[in-house]
Order: sequence, then C-alpha cells, then structure tokens
Amino acid sequence: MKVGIIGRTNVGKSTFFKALTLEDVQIEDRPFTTIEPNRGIAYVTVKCPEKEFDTKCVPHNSPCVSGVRFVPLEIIDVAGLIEGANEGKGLGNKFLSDAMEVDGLIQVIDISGKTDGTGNQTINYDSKRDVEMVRKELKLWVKSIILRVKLHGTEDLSEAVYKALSGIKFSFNTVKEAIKNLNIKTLDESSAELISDYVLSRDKPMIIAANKMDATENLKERLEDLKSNFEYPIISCSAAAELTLKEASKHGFIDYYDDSIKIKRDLNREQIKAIDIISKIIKKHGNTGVQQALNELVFGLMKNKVVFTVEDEKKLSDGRGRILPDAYIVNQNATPRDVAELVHSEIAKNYRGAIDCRNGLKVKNDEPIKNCQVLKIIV
Ligand SMILES: Nc1nc2c(ncn2[C@@H]2O[C@H](COP(=O)(O)OP(=O)(O)OP(=O)(O)O)[C@@H](O)[C@H]2O)c(=O)[nH]1
Ligand SMILES: [Mg+2]
Repeated sequence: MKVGIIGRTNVGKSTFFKALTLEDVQIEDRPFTTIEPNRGIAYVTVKCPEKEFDTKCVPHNSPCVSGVRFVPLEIIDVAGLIEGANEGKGLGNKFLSDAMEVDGLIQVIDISGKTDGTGNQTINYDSKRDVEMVRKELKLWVKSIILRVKLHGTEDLSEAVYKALSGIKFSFNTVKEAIKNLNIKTLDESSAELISDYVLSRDKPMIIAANKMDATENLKERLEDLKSNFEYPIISCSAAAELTLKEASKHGFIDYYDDSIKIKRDLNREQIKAIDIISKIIKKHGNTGVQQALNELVFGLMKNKVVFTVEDEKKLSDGRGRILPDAYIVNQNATPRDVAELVHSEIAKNYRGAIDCRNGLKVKNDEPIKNCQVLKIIV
C-alpha cells in the first residue's frame, strides 16, 4: 500500500509528509523546495485487539501506543505541480510518474489563500483553482501517455493501453472496463481523455487535505466553497502544528497522544507560546487533521481494512512468541489467500486455508476479510 502526497508548490506537502514520517526533509517558504521525491513510512491507526482478547500485544511490524495500533504504509512526497506540468513546465513531468506509482493520493492545498498558483505570497487566493489545476494536469498527462500507444496488428486495445499505463499502477480490469463502458474503438484526443478520466477516478482515489487551517479566519466559508464544488472528501488540517507536536513529543518535551497535549519538561517562553497556540487550534478543531486525513483516505475513501496475522491461534503469537505481532492493510475485497501473499510468498505457495481467531472457525477461501480480523494462515 502506497500513498502519494501531491499538490501545487509551497502548500505544505513536505511538512505534511514530515509530520507523518518524521523523516528529515527540506521545508521552506519558497516554491520548488522539493525536487527529488521524499519516501518514508507513515501509519494508519486502528484499535489494537489486545484488550478484546485480554492479552498484551508484543508488536513486530506495527507499533502499539496505549491500545492504538499504528499500521505501516509507504508514503511519497513529490515536487510541487504548476500549470503546464504535463508539458514539462516547472519541474516537468518526471515527478508525475513518481506521484503515480501509488494506490491513493492526498492532494494538499493551502486553505489560507496566502500563496498563489506559483507558490508566492498573496492574499485571498482561491484554492479551488489548485484543485482544478491538479485534476487537469493529471488528466492531460495520463492522456498523453495513452495517445502514445501504437497498436500492432490485431493487438487488443485494452491490452495496449494497459501496457502503456502499467508502470504507473493502473489495473488491467480498470482499463478494460473503461474501454468497454465508454464504448471506445479507436484512440484519439477525445477518447484518450475519456479513458484518462475514467482510470484516474477509479485507480487513484484522492482526498483533499486543506492545510494551513491555522492561518485563516475564514476556514468555514472556504471549506464550504470547496465542498460545494468538488466531490473529493476534504479534511482541514495544520501540518505545521502536527509537526511541532510530533517533534516536541519525540524530544521528550510533551506527551502528545490522542489529540491531547501534556507538558513534561520546563519549556522556555517561546516554546510555551508555540504549544499554547497549537493547543488552541486543537481545542477549536478537535485535532490537527493530519492523521485524520490519512485515515480518511485509506479507510473512508478506499475502504481498505486491517488484518492481524498470527501463527498460533490459541496464544495469538508468531513463531517467536510475539503476541498479535503483525498488522497489514488490505483492500476491501481481499481474501485470506491475498493476506497469505502479503505475509510471505512461501506462505502463499503452501496456503491451505485460514482460521478466524475470534471464533476458531475456518474462513472460506473466497470470503473477504473483515476489518481487524485476526487470522491464522494454515500452511
Ligand atoms: N501556517 C502554516 N504554515 C505551514 C503549514 N504547513 C506548512 N507550512 C509552511 O509552508 C511553507 C512551505 O512548506 P513545504 O512543506 O516546504 O511546502 P511544499 O508544498 O512541500 O513545497 P514545495 O516542495 O516547494 O512544492 C513552509 O514555510 C512551511 O512552514 C501549516 O499547517 N500552517
Ligand atoms: Mg516539498
């Protein structure tokens, strides 16, 4: 599972990425700070089943903090987009292919309206323009790839388009469905654009992270305006606030857990002031919105699930005795066999079935996983 952070330049993409991963990346108030993509591990959060099973987990691949399980996924932060990127403007379109090697997208926008389309300071910039621009750039770029397809002899159209797009993770089924449902017989400007729109909307689900919510007085109006114009889920956030809290927590200044802040050490006047401002943001909005945005994409929009795997269904442990060691993100239709594939190719090869550890019963091989199911794969 891989998520991409995209958006116009200077909106706070790298800040958002760093707040989720704590990777040491460059953040600056100027356009085109990020050139090469930043890659890291972020986590979605679910309730750990340890309490329900009356046990204490010993996590392996997914840390657990006070009963909240952090399930890992890959995340990538790419260079900022500007109008014309599909034709090579700004930093060109190389990073479009970086951004597109993902299963889902978070588009970061600056909801405060204080940076313009080229990432420079302004007032009252309409962030709807950015949402339109990103949608257009992605569509035109995928369209340009489709238009490069050359059909050989009797080659099937779906096969040829899929081959051209497979490097950027579009599924064959989606491409085939697009060509069938849109009744496409040949490739030209308009049919390529239709296919592009179709496959993007199916295979690159996207939410909007309305960032810099701390820097505007008119958040409510601005959000309503966006919501009435787009169907994307929109989560308001302050990546800068989340990053400050995560860093302060990492260095032992505060406890930051479950959207509450507890000061642990003596802070200087500046630090107290910063924490005070952020506390007010959290009080007003309930949270900083960063983790919520990632969870919304992975669970809300993409409808993924989490599955826990164990080797011993009684002790709920792996071969080394670790309790509820591993958790994985799976898509909504994943079956026990798909889970086996995620765990190890050898396990998938020797797969003989799976047991639901909640009731000790065998799970049907074609039955979709239930969210937070604890499975023993039988090999
Ligand atoms: N007020 C406020 N500023 C923020 C927030 N998030 C990021 N910023 C600031 O916005 C500026 C740009 O942040 P970056 O994270 O570098 O933005 P980017 O989108 O990665 O920029 P490029 O890589 O240049 O495209 C920096 O000055 C950040 O401190 C936020 O939530 N609130
Ligand atoms: Mg950046």
